[in-house]
Amino acid sequence: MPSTADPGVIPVSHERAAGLEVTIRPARAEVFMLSLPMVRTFRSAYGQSGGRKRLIVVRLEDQDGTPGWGEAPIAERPRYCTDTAESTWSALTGLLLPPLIGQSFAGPARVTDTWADIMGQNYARNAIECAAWAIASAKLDVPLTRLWGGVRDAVDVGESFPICDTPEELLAEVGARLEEGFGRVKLKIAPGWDVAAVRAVRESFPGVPLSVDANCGYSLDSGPWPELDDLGLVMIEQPLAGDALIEMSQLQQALRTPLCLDESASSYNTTRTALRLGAGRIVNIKPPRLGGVLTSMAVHDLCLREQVPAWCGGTLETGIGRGFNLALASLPGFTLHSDMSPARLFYDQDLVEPTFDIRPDGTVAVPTQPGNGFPVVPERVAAAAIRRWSSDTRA
Ligand code: OSB
Ligand code: MG
Repeated sequence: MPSTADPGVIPVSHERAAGLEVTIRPARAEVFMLSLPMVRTFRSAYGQSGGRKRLIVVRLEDQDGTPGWGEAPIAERPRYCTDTAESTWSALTGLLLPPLIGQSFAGPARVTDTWADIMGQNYARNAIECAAWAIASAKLDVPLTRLWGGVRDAVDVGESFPICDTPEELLAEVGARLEEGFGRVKLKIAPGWDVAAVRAVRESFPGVPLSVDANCGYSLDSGPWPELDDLGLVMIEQPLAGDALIEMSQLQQALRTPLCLDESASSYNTTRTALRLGAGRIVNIKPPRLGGVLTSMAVHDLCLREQVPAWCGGTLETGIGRGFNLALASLPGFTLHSDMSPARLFYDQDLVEPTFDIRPDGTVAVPTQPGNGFPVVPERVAAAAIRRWSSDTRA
């Protein structure tokens, strides 16, 4: 259990949020499977995604009519995690949502207690928990950042740059984003696209905080570790397989550059184990991967206690998911730039209006609106839906 010894010095966000009392009575739920056209392809060590993006959106409605929206930013193929569009759909509509309808819960944490005996389904869990939080926030008329113990009204953001065909193309993209104010450059790397690309960016933009994300693409013996270690990177994110904690620890011991846990930070206990083993010195916290906001806060509290820098990662969310990520990133332990690029960089239209964008000072404002951070446009969700489910017709 996270320590509650001195909440005056270290805010224990998880306990505070889990103890929040506000009655939530889910009267109906709707689930939308979306297919959104993407404005650019996203290539990483996992391969290429592009064309259209699958995405699942959940709408929960309280008995008093208050709506809350959540998002499951699932990928086309289960490469980053095991959840798929179909597994998430089936978990939402068959397993997790039906038992909630018509019940009364004393707070968001009591909603998630309902699934205490179920393993996995992290993207589905997170989508519903987020919807419940949006309802709680709207009913209390208090923005999420305040419910969760946020300490800042703006978040420093960086951009995650996909693998390009040529270094020139990458340099043009990086230059454009730096002009817009992004304060940290994270380059996706994979065998064949690593040291030369990173060096090109380092030489063209010498002072910029630079990191790389290998998405599990290397082994202990196969990576260009000494070369990467000499480039002054802020971090090397997930160089080895997510469960290769022993090898990650060996690699960390051989490098000066901090390793960052992404795929390895798959649960609270696994993150704790990884940190204890020295498998990394920075944690990327992502609510969908961790299966919810409360678990993300528990990991945040762990990082604060152990003085491990953390930041909020992304999974190409629309403004629905980013609204929650921004509120989360306002917590005190999120001390490094978060992956929070606006939806315009991936989608021709966001699902929220107004959406957010980066400001010239390199920050994105933390939403101050109660409920969903950004107003969801139901017509846009409906227009992009290729499949729908409602608790009304399945009850
Ligand atoms: O590894 O951080 C990752 C996107 C999808 C899945 C995994 C990752 C990413 C990104 C994009 O790097 C970050 C973003 O949402 O802006
Ligand atoms: Mg990553």
